[in-house]
Amino acid sequence: MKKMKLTTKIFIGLILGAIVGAVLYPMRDVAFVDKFVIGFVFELLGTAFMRSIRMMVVPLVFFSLTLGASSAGDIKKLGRIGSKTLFFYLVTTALAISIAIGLANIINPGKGFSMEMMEGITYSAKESIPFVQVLLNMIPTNPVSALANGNMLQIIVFAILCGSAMTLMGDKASKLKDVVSQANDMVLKVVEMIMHIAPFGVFGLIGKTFATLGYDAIKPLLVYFVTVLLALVLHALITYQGFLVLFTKMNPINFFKKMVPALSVAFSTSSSAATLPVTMECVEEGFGVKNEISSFTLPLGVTINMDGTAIMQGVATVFIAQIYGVQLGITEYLMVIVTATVASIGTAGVPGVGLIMLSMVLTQVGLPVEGIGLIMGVDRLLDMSRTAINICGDAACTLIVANSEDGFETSKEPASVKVNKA
Ligand code: DAS
Repeated sequence: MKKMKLTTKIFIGLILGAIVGAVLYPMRDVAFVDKFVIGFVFELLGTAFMRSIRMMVVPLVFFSLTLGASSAGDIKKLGRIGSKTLFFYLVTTALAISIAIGLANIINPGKGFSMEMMEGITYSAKESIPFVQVLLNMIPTNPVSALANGNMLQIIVFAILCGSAMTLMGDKASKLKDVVSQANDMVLKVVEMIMHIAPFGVFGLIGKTFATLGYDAIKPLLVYFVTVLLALVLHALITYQGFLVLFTKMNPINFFKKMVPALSVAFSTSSSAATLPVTMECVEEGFGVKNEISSFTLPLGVTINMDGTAIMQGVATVFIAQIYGVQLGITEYLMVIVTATVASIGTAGVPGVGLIMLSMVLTQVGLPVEGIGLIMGVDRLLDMSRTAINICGDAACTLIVANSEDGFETSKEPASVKVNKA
């Protein structure tokens, strides 16, 4: 029998996990289900996989970005790639939240809610840091601690500086570049090895989520839940597909088909950062994007590009304003768009970060953050969907930037071989 493709196995793991989890949900209090199936089998499979791919994020970002920055050929090209990437990410985030706000004002998810729903619900806002501090925090005072703590923005800044220095050093850095290139190959090989357990990991993560997260939490918030999902789908189909067809003439179906492993891992882990190794593999091996492009656009995307999150924030802001009977005007909506776009720059792609950023957005427009307490119950399921859209945007941008920079490999060899040729 023809060896089943990893993509198919991951997809089967996702579907099976959802089915088994949903079937077990009514029996979640039975000791065997609770302790063994959920507490041991799902937990072991899901957490082992999650930890394994998270283990590779820091070395992958550092070595691939250092190598990418040193292979760009010249600093000007690196600057061009960087500005195109930043521009695309900021534009799509602003578009995402605009779609969300427009759709929420048509569907009105908060209409018909009584304040009694808020009985006993509280939510304490997380400290938001001023934007200037976000910019300053990008500069690592100690690169080793940045690597040790997985501070993505600081690792990106340090790796780009190292790679740029190697470019400026020319032949003097040739041996160092070989070392970095081989280290990057080794990291990619480890990721490839880890991906063989992905179907089981995805099965465990989704199984646990569906076996523990009740649908009764969704019912009262069904309109809000559906509005967010609808906005996510619209953004993926209109913005990303529109830009891909416009700038790369790519067949949209082909794009999604090749992104299935990354979308499945993002959906089951709710973490763009943890999904980064898989996104990179999909983009480099599935589409043939050169490492010098993807090693820059994807780590940056994981950190500053969170369109799915911005969509949730747009819908949630309208939803909470409607519950509290607050009329938001165009000025407030513009504040929401700017705040959500800027807020996404300072936060890494990990589970639940969207709600923390939402409290910053609500505070900016004077809405009570307690309203977040109402939507927390369904946020885990929405987090899965918006994380998938977040990495979708990262991949779409990478293809568009690669297309404008002759960033595709002619051959389809595995990424590690490609890097040697870069
Ligand atoms: N889970 C976040 C991510 O990894 C998204 C969010 O919390 O909104 O992208």
